Amino acid sequence: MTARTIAIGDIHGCDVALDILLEELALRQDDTVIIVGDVIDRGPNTRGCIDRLIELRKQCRLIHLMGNHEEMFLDAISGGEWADAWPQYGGREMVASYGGRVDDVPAEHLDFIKSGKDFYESDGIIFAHAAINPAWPMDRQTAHYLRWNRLTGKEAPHVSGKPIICGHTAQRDSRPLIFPGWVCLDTCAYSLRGALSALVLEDQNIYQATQWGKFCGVVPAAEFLVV
Ligand SMILES: [Mn+2]
Repeated sequence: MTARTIAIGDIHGCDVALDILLEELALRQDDTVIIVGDVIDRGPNTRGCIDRLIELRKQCRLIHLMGNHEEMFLDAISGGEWADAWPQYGGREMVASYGGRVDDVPAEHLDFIKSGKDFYESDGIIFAHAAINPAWPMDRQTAHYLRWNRLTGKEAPHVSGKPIICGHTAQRDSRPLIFPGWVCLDTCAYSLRGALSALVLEDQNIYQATQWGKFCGVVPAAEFLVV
């Protein structure tokens, strides 16, 4: 069987949904999994999600990007400007998953969070957390744009012609936002009507599961395409 490249959207502490997707995907050693960032905050089990991803490194090739939530967390724990606001953007739930004290986040988890990449480019595809400036080559993108910019669905394809896979712009109806040159996989895993989404690049299928324990099935990405 050929190796697969699989992108997983914003996990936000949704360990149940993540476990269901990983089981359905039946990962193999030569698969590459790209986690687009925002693994932490909001949902109930950041700790369990990071444990699972660290474990996953032994089962396949894992690449993870830094989301704006990881950026906020790292800033908050170093006493930066997010220290006061981060708890209300989902940090409270993250800390609860570690027993209520931010000091109890283990070093291995901190290292994992800190090691997220700004973006990843492979096989003619670009992966970013939030967005990229479509007019600029990748060496001119800024970390702020890559992690914070919201998609409107009207953006032009990237100047390189490569499709962009990202998360961050929450799709509250749980349908991935797909338009020419772009795929946004943030389908609000932590919300009542949300789901966690994974895209298999080779066959262009999207797998979805909910934090409430339901596998939603496999749907061709083309069914979500908005032109
Ligand atoms: Mn985000």
